[in-house]
Amino acid sequence: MNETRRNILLASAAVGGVALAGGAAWWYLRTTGEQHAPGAAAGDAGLFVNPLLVPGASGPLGVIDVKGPLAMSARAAQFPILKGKPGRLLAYQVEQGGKSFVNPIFRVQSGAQFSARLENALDEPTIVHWHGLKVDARNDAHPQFQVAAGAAYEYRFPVANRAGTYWYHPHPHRLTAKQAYLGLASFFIVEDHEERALQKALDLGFGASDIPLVIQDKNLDSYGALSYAPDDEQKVNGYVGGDLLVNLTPRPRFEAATRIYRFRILNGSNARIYRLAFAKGGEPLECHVIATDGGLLESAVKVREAFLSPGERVEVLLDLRSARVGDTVWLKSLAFDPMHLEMEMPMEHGAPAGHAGMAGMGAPGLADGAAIDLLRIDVARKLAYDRPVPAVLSRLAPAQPGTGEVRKFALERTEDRWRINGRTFETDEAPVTVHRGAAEVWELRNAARSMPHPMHLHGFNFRVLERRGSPAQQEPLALNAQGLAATDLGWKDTVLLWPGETVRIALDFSHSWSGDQTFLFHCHNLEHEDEGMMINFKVQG
Ligand SMILES: [Cu+2]
Repeated sequence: MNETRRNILLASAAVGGVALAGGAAWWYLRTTGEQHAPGAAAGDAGLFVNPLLVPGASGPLGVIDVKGPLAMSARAAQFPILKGKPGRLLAYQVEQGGKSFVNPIFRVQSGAQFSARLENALDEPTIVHWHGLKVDARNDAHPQFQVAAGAAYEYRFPVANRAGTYWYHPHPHRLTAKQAYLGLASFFIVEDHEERALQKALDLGFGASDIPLVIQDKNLDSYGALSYAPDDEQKVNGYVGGDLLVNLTPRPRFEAATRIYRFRILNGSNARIYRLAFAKGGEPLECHVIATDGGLLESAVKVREAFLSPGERVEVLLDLRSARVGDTVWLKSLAFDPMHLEMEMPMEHGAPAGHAGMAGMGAPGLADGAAIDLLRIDVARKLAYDRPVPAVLSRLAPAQPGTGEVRKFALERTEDRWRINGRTFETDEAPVTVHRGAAEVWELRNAARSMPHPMHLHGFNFRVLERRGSPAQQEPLALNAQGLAATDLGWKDTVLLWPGETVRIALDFSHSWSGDQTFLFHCHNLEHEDEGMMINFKVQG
């Protein structure tokens, strides 16, 4: 049992105050030291004293090795994010084998059957999206399958994906941003033979040296509860928070040994993009990207920084073999231009053109694009460890350019709405029809007067073929003539488009389900999604 785990005490609903509806579990995350302003602006090093919450055998982010049907609920829970404050969030809960789990991490073997019964104990509709997983429409959280408050839904699908760091979160139309923000999200880890080989080669232990990190920017109210209160402008452009949480831990600290660590980083934020980098003594450190949204790359790719937009995952190896006990390494988000170029649009409906974008974008010092310290890693012990990174991680076929016509998608804002090809979401309309088994190329073009859009495809993974027109902060990250960065490699389900960029992706619409299937293609800035930056596409045949 590690230190963090010991510090979490699961108490019964009888402990400490008013019980929440539905018999919600009460959680006490005891943190050490003082907690002052909840912001995490760069330079507050001394405040990073809270043990990082890491996955254990139960509790928040506890790991469930899925072997049979699961019963899960979505409900309100008390969870003290800040010391001495009751806190409150929404969470997925599972009671299994005498243990309680909050936002459990599901770990599943590729090819296994997954089945779960979701009980909706919220006071509004919800539905789970298995983000990145290749499932049929019935299992994929289309709004037509929304689960009413008090109702239940049965998920059942074979896990067809290769190994990777997938995740799950709510997807009810116009409520996704709020419910995901208020806490409903966790990891869905798929394993296969390539993954097991890597674990063995590097002697990785999940929760010990193989650590999932979900990064989220929240706003906490005076009771330490998550507060979702976007104003009119934030409802349109995106809600960013001033309280940075990693695995629901504010200003987290992690004790490391002199070995190689794997971090599986998920941007679980509604709207904030991170420019991730490790640094020691103010100097950037190299790390290796080994996987993206849909699993391992062919081989490790050396980087010093990587952009990660909402919904995306990147897995990195951090080599601390030559570090000294007493060293401190930081996971940061470096300052960058958030490119809220929609501000340059002409005035509409009398709103001041300069208002959009920056007003209310996080607490002071934590505006979108601000420098942020995310995680303090203290090298605390020496370890005899000499495992080289395998030269080949996965046998990954090269991306296949499609043969058919290129399908084009324009991302832009007209009449005060973010749109895809001029459209906003209509549940019953499918503006795109593709044929089962078709290999297609989609060209996504973000307008110059726009803001960043992380575009997410349901039901299928894709490969990024090229990235053109990249801004000055993205272009130097290109690894090849196609303009691709490390986070564009491998199998993807979400790809970031900066204003002015054009990205081509290759898709293969082969599947084994019966009948027509309708899926979603949308922006994963969750406020953009809820406001309609989403379309249906139908796979016919
Ligand atoms: Cu968007």
